[in-house]
Amino acid sequence: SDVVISGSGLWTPEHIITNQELVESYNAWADQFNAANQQAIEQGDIAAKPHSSAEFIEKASGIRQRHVYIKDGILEPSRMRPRIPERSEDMISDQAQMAVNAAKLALKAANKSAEDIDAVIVSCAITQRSFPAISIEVQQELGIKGFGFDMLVACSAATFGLHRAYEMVKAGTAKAVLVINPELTSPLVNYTDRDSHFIFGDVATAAVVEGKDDCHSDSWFEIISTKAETVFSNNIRANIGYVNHANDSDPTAADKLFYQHGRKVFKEVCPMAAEHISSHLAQHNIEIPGVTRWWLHQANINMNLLIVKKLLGRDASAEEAPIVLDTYANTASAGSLIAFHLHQDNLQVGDIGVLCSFGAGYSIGSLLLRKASV
Ligand code: CO8
Repeated sequence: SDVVISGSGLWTPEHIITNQELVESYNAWADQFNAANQQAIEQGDIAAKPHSSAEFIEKASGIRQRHVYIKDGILEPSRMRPRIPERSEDMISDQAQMAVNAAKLALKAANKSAEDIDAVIVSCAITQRSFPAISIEVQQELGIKGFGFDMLVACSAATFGLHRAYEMVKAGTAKAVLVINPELTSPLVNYTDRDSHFIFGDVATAAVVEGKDDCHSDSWFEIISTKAETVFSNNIRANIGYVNHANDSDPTAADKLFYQHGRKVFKEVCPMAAEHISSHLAQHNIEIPGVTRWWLHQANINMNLLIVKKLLGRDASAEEAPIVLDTYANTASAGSLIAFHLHQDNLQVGDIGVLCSFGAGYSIGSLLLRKASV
């Protein structure tokens, strides 16, 4: 096609929480819980909270640490959530600020300025408010004319956002689209849930999508094709929403935050993702060995190893299928974009890469990309 990704940007929050720090805080919280509920636990009315373990986390997920937007509060056993000061309406929102940080880097990489952009898509797993749209706030902050909208597709928000940008450029609705993924996950993490307290990190990614003839970048990727798929599943949920207020339900109940049946997700999503990718490649008569790079969703290292092994029929090298989970953890939809951003420099012109997300929904989104350059 004549549509390209002409640049990408990655904004990483400065604060880091290691597995060790996270586990120490969780275990202190669990000890307090068990002490406070000693009688009920002894009577068998409630279960004692077992300790978490840094070794388990790294082995089960590949995660060693995560970046967080605000660290204050997360590790306090009496709080277990970030302390994010409420901003007044005349200040930029947290998520718009994250988005702007990544967007500026993507614009620079694409060699574009605000005047060149005519649409802004903010696409991520969850937005901190519904309106005014975060994208319109970002648009104003960067001085972009045209239009913006927010979209939510959980783990596939970034790839689905790129799909919409591709279609808009192809259709002529926009000349150049900024797709931004401000993944502020930490407020949605249940840091008192041993099964999921370690999974997520905060980050923002951005990309510029435009027509090849408008591209003034040194190095870009032609979008060969896009493919999307969704199948409903209850296995990954967060029930927070504006109707909670009218439900008279407990707004602090655990089901309002992220929770999942991780084993089921692992079992069901791996074959779906492998099938999705191989059929997408087959549509374009691209053989698996013809793919040089696999920028996959970053939820779990074992999932990624298994999916690429299904595709290749052998283990992939770390260069072929880069993993960023060790430093970033799962950053919802931004994970495959981080992998793309950090691991593309040594590709040759003409090399083909697959960018693919998979997760909550379930949702799977892929783009077949071909490296190009002046
Ligand atoms: N420390 C020590 N032990 C633990 C811990 C812990 N923290 N947690 C569980 N265990 C124990 C369990 O109790 C269990 O013990 P036993 O065998 O005695 O019952 C044992 O370890 C094994 O537990 P699991 O079977 O649960 O462990 P797994 O090997 O399956 O690993 C994972 C758990 C890592 C969660 C794994 O199942 C996984 O990664 N699955 C895939 C999940 C996935 O991809 N999820 C998608 C995430 S959603 C997403 O990407 C975006 C959603 C939107 C974002 C929203 C923003 C917040």
